[in-house]
Amino acid sequence: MSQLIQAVLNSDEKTDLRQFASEVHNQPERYLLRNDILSVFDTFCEKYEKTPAFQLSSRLQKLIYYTQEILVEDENLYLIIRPKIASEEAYRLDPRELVYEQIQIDELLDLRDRFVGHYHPQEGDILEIDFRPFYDYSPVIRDPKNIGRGVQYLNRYLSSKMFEGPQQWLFSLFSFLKLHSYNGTQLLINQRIQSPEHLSECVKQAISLVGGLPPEQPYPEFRFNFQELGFEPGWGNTAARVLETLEMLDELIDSPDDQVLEAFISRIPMIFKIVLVSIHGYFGQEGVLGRPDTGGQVVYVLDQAKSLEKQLQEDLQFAGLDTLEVQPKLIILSRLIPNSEGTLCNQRLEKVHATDNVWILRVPFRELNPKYTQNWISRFEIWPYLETYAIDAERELLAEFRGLPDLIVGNYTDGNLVAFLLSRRLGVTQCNVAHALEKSKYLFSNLYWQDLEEQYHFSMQFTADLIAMNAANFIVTSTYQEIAGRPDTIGQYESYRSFTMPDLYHVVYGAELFSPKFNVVPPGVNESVYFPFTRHQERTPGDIDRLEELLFTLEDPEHVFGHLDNPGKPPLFSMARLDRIKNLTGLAECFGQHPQLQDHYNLILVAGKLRTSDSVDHEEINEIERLYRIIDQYNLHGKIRWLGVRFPKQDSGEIYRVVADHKGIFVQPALFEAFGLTVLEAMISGLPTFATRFGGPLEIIRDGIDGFYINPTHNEEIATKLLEFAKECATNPDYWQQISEQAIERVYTTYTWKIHTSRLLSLAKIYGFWNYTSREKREDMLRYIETIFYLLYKPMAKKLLAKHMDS
Ligand code: UDP
Ligand code: LCN
Repeated sequence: MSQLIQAVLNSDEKTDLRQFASEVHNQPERYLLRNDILSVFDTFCEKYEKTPAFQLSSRLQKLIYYTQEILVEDENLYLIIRPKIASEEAYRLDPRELVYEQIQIDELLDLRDRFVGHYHPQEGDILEIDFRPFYDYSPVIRDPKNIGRGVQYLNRYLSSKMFEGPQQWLFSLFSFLKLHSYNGTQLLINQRIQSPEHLSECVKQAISLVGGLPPEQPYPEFRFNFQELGFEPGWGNTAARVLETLEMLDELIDSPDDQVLEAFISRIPMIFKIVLVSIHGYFGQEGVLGRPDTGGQVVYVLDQAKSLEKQLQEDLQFAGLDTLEVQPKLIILSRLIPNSEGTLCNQRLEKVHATDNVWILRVPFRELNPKYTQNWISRFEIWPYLETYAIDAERELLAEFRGLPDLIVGNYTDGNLVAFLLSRRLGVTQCNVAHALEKSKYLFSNLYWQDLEEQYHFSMQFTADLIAMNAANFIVTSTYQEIAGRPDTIGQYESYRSFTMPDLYHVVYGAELFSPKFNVVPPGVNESVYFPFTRHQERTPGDIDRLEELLFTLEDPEHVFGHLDNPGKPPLFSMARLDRIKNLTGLAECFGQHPQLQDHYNLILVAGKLRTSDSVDHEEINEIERLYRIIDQYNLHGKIRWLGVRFPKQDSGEIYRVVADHKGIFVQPALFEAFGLTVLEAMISGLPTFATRFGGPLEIIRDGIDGFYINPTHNEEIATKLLEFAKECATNPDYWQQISEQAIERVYTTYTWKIHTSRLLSLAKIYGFWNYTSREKREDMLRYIETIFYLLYKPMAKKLLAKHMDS
């Protein structure tokens, strides 16, 4: 029963509820989302002259605050309430009688289907997808604030299980330690250790052997004595390190403890070969960013791969394995695009710069229809090609690695689906990184999927998301809100908990947010490319001059549109792909609508292309046309420059610093941003940053401290915030500097690749261990997932393929 509703009904605010309901009925929409609900509440308060106290702290206000959606059907209102993070309740309220009753998830999904005219009970029930029963095998976090700290939870769980059943766990640990080898060389323990009990004795003997050695003695000098006791390489590079690792194991055997468990498992050398799957194009090192679908994911994966290699090399050196010539290898698996438009995406193998053994391996889509398989295609069209792609990629990966990889990390829906197919066949730990879940980006994308299918094919995308997120051994997210949102907003993964795809299926339980598989591990920025503008000695004067000219004055109609009447004004800078959701056109419109903004700033946009004839992407084409229209409509000539350039890596860092030299600001106006690497890049460069309050930036920035939030749907509010900042800078000359310094500090303390990769590797090992010990129990769920793949996903993909063949 909802205490929130009951509290209103028990008070004299009953009448207010009735009046509010009547306001809702007066709206043209029958389906109100949070923003709409808040606006109706504001209108109601204004109309009935409610006091500020009522508006801020009445019972009705509280109810409204927690109400995510309202559906209107006849006289009834259906309230979807999120009383706390990651929980959802639905109520039918009759505002005339002031009675209400809770409705169950299946009724709610039926209601939503009715709402869009797709409820057909006479045709029988619709398929219900429910993953809840399969999560029995794993522990479940209780407190929502611990969501996303899965590994800590799992460690506690595992160590308590070890405590409860020491014999069985010692056996698991013993079997697990025996598994590890590198290119045929046995690691950790050998045949001399015959049983778990024997392991325990041998560890004690080894401790007394190694404890008697000088701490700095290198491992190779005592390798053979150590081996006679049953121990192989991998425990450490010096006597001190080996001793430390053995003592951890000894402690774990005697009195299991979560911290020791984590520290011990994190030291096991079990990861040497990693696959990072990032399929849709363009994946390359130069000349690819800013194209449709090619953005932060490429930056993220490349930086992550480089950083992982460094971390693995360091770990393997500490484990004493570098002397065995153990060299980590990472492969970024992507799509080979024969018509690669001047990029290197038609090359099968490309070495990643500044690494020893990191490669991009490109595998083509099978020749089913050259129009699609030879060219770049949108990520929304990719679904029919993925299964055969995974089969071909598996062969190539096994050849390149000369064996199995130790970890497969999927990226985005397509990469995660392929990661699932590969992991399932190879029996390797699967990690997922979503980057962006389209379901939360496109409003009502599931409810109106049939209308959007032609263009977006969400039927396959959301099915693939469900498959991959449930199959993954662990999931890495960039923010907490990506999983479970905020007190007032639903999270991206949370939106998969229950939803309807009318006529296709109902998801009654699609994602277990309380599973320890979820871990928040934010990315970093490449600190040799993006660094504070104040580090003058590391900057190249020639580059600064060249980029200054490009930003403010260069006449080059091929790449730049617009000139500045007054190039001395501070730049209001933004850089993004020309997706509708990125909303650069919205920013231009806001700039156009507010002449005061034009008095203070010049608008400078780095945005993909200048000409529609250069694009095949419908959103990009629409956005290009819209930007020109806005420039004309508000006569922004002389006040805006639009750069249609693709910067080489070094330039993309310097561009932010040049804007900072001019005391500019960075604005990220996306309607929704899953994370937002440009926000980190701008902040570390020292630019005061104004970023969308919808999505990741809400967690990156602390409003008013190291940056500012903007609501991209309220231009008036954006303009006010930007002008307030300009005014504050005028009255307090240190203000810009202050925010700039805080922004730099924020990134260096919280968002670095070093933190990310050491965490990721530790997770991979712990989940690898967990995967090993719980394998049989996961099998039920994996079989269910396969059924969804074969009976739901594949037929839809086949249909799309047939459509491609006909086109
Ligand atoms: N970027 C770029 N040129 C452009 C647009 C974007 O180099 O014209 C880079 C930008 O510096 C950032 C990435 O692409 O590294 C965009 O990442 P973000 O996470 O902000 O957004 P996404 O494009 O992934 O949605
Ligand atoms: C995709 C996005 O849309 C961005 O918000 C992220 O920053 C990027 O991927 C990297 O994860």
